[in-house]
Amino acid sequence: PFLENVLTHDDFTACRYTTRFIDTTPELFDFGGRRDRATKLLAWIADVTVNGHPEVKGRARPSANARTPEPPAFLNAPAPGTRQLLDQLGPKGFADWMLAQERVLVTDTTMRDAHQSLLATRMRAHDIARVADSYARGLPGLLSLECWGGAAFDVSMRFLSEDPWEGLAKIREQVPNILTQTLVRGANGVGYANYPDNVVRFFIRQAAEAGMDIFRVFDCLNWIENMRVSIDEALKTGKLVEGAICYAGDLLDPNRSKYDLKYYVSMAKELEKTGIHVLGLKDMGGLVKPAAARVLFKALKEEIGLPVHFHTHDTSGVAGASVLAAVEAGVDAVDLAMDAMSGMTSQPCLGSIVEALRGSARDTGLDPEAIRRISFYWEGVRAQYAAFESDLKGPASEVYLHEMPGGQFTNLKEQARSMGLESRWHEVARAYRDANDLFGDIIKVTPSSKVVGDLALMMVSQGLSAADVLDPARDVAFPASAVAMLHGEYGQPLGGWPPALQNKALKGEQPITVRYGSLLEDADLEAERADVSALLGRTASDRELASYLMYPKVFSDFAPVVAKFGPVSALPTPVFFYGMKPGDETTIEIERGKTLMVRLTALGETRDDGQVEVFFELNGQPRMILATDRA
Ligand code: BTN
Ligand code: 3PY
Ligand code: ZN
Repeated sequence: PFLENVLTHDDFTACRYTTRFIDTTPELFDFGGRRDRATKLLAWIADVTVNGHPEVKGRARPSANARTPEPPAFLNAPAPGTRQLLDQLGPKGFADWMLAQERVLVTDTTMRDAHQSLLATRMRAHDIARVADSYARGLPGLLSLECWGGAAFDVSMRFLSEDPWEGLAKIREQVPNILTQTLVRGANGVGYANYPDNVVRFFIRQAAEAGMDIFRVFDCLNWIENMRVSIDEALKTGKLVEGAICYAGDLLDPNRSKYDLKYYVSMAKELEKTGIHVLGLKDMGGLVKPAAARVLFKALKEEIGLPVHFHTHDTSGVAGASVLAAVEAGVDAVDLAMDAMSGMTSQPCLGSIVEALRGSARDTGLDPEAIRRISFYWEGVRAQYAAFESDLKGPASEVYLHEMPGGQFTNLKEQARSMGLESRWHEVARAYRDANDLFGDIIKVTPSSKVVGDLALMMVSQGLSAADVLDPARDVAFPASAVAMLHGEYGQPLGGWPPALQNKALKGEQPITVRYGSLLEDADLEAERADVSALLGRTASDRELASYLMYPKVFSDFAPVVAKFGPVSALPTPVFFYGMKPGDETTIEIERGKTLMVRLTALGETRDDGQVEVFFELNGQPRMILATDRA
């Protein structure tokens, strides 16, 4: 086995070794997973060809004549951009520079929120990284690329079998000039519950070291106490820190006075004192109406000394108008998604807003031709993800009823479908509003939005009204997430939790009112590292440790998949999800300059032992791989 490991090692076959090869190549002694990357990838292709990929089973297939998207080639070198400015000016100076711009600055969200909101976060790093260079050359005037964080972190490991850190590295490598941006859920990191403070700090430091430039930090109840640890740590890294206020309700509706202008302005002032560089207004539900935008951004610009960055979703269909109203009111930066990945539950259309502002004082300066060419690429990519499209056909004012975040909408619909409630979606939407009101009309964004969704699904599936849920005479088995939230584990909402619901759900247990993180003991990072290392059979890197700290179970399931199948993120998307047919050919770039040519030549019948022989040509050499037929 040792000799086999040497002879099949990529560095050996590529003649990249010295006399110290054995000493410096510990994996040669790894007799458990002694297969080279190419063989592992063939094993994946064989497996998916025989069994299909569980994520796309029973779902719509991409059209047979979908073309392979090619990223546009721009011949110029990447012009210096915001990344060089941040280096030169530092974060405070950069914020001043933002304030001094007359043009509106634009963040492109296509690489994260847009696919989270349209395609259940399923876009692979392969498709994202391939167009990164086109952005660097074609759109150097962008403020930032939102490309990481939120739901993308766990989905990449859980469903796409890829490492979120490698995805980030691929983008970073090719974009030397535009700031990268991530979404951090405050004390919840990129997870769904509060972590010990030192875990949050460790995660932020790793992200900064991995090349993340802008940290957008929010809390799911707008409780600033829960944001401080991540803000403080991000400030220490020297990167740009955006503290975000999450938007709920309707600023202009006197009947929804809980979240009024005064509320937003006073939260902004509190956030400003934390030392953040940029103020974010995060409208995850897409509820900021144009008239509200006019009032809100005017007030924020008058009352706050920081640049203001507007994030919204187009679920209602009028978010473009809200963006333009915000621009008129003086907002400094806006989030938009590339045309082919925009609209509905995603961000408003980047190309159209750029055109709408062209020639005005606040012209973005972005090149419409470059936008179109990059958007054509995304259009081709999107066609390969037909399995993850929702059946949304158009915008809906129903969003003002339920107030679901765009990033949750399609997920909750999927959850409803899996519970057999697909045909009762409008009831779920109504119940979501009722659940929100039961909780006292709260901010709804991951993870509080997930809790509201859990309660709503329970209400619909068990036929419970809001009155039933509150009825002291009626036994209700609350979802665990609702009990934890009412116990205070996600933080404190404005005005506190409604006592009747809280008492009923906690069954006499005392709620906490302090920051949950202050009660959690610091994690023993080196003990955790020892655990991950044992799992991996080698010393875990800081990034692997960070992934494990966020998602112990997900990471533990992911690591063996990588060990068995290798760098599957390098596979073209159709091959990754659907495998190959006899006669199909594909090329796989496993690292820069190292390409595998793969042809599937024949597929055997399932043998008595349940194995299928799958015949390939790998760079012209015949190879046979056995795949287990799990049907
Ligand atoms: C999931 O559980 O939905 C994603 C996990 C990835 C499973 C893939 S499918 C091809 C390959 N064969 C396996 O047995 N596991 C991976
Ligand atoms: C997330 O936390 O994933 C979000 O997108 C919140 O809007
Ligand atoms: Zn969003």
